[in-house]
Amino acid sequence: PSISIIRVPFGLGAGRPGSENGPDSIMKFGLAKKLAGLGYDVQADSSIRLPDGIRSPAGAKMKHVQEVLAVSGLLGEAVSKAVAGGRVPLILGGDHSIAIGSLAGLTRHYGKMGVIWVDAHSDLNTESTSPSGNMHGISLAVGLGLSHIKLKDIVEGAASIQAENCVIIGARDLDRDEKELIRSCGLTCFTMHEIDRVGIEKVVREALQIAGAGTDGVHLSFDVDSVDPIEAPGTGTPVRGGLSYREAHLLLELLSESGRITSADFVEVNPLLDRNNQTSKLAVELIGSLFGSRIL
Ligand code: DIR
Ligand code: MN
Ligand code: MN
Ligand code: MN
Repeated sequence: PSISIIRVPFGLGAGRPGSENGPDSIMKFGLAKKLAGLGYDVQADSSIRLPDGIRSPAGAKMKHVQEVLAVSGLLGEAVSKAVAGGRVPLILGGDHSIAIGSLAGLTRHYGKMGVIWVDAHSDLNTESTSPSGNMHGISLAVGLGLSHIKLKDIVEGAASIQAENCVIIGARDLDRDEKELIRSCGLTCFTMHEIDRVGIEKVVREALQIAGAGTDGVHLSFDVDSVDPIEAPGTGTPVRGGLSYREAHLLLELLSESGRITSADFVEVNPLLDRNNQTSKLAVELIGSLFGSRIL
């Protein structure tokens, strides 16, 4: 099996700088070697750069829209190329706005794709509801076709994902309009409340049913702020009460065991905010669990 690691050193979709340094930091702590040690053929030379001269007009409600669109287009094509070549795309952010590019590239190939979105947030704002103007807060809404930005305008042949095959896991900080949308749009949201009540194993099993039933691929979009800030302090919008160290690993081990995950994003590692590179190192470990690393 082969993996294409695609670095996306882009952080303008977040409210504070630093996540653009995430990919190099994760690589520095041994990701390629770890995956090679698990038996994969790893291609790790791809990096998506924001082209020169792209600047959004100042004063717009949503910040850096043009930059996000430019990076999304390039990332989408890189992801598409990996899938066409039979490789699993592993996209390293960067802030979570980059998932727009991942989803655009993937839906060119997967006509009915499930999505598992692991995040403290739901990223379901739109241009009209966003309280922050930060693009990383609208990426799942874009994927679902709820924004003015459509995946088909980013990559030719892309299409929106379907809410009934979409699952959020780990949510605990939702804006008012996001809550309304979660109740009405048909996706499934397992908040920290459900994880506390029934346990992460049952939640992941149900998530795989929803994202995996009748779909031809399942994309995992993992925002590291899903993990409790005690374990993952290096992220731009930390929220208390998140996944424990073992819950995060178990989630990824179970996804790995299912054999259903066909692509993944790991985003929002911010080395500038980290303590002793704890969060970058955790990301390497968690990605290892997704690709088959086990305790025994
Ligand atoms: C908030 C925070 N809902 C927003 N979102 C974050 O800006 O729209 N997403 N931090 O990762
Ligand atoms: Mn997110
Ligand atoms: Mn988040
Ligand atoms: Mn985010």
